[in-house]
Amino acid sequence: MAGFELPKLPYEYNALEPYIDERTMNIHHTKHHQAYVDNLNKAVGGTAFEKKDITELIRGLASVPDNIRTAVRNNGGGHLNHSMFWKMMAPGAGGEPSRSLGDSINSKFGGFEKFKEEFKKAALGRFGSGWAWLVLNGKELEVVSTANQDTPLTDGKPPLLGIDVWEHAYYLKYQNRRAEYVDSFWNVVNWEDVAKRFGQALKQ
Ligand code: MN3
Repeated sequence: MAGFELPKLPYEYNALEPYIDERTMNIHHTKHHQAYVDNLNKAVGGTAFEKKDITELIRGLASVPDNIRTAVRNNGGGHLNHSMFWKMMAPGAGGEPSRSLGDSINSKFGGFEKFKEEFKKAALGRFGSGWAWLVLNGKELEVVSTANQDTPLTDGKPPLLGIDVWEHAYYLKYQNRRAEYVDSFWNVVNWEDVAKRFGQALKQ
C-alpha cells in the first residue's frame, strides 16, 4: 500500500464548536478525508508516484499517466485541500489578519469587509461542490473558486485560505444554508497560518 496518510487533526473534533459542529468535523476527517487518502493510495500504489510529496504530485498532474490522472486529481486534490483546510482553522481564532497580510488585503480589496464579501460571493457562486480561495497570483492577492477537489495550485496560484463548500462540510448543522456556514467560518479562520502561507508564497 502506498504511503499517503491521514494527518492528525491539530485540535479536538469539538474544538470549532459552535461554528463547526463535532459530528461534522469527525465525519469530514475520519470518513471523507480518509476516503481521499485511501483512494489516492489505491490509484498510485506500485507506481513511481506513491513516494511523491502530495503538493508535488498535484503540481505535476500533467505528468501523471492518463489511466490514473482523474483518480489522482480528485483524491490527491482532496487529500491536499483537506490537509490545508484543517490548519487554516483553529479554535479561538478568527478576528482580522494583521501586519503585511492585513495591509495587502486592505489595499487589494478596499478593506477587510470588502474582502469578506468577495470571498463569500465566490463561495456561494460555486455551483455544486468545490472550494473558494484566497490565493496569491504572482504578487497579487486574488479570490477564486474551484470545482470538486481542484486546487488553484494547478494554475500556479498558491492557496492562502480556503473554504470547503461541499455539502458534507456543513449540511448536518446548516442544511442548505451555505451563506450561514460561510459567515460562521470567519470565527475559526487561523490568520496566523494564512499569514505564514502568504510569506512563503511571496518568496517563491
Ligand atoms: Mn470536504
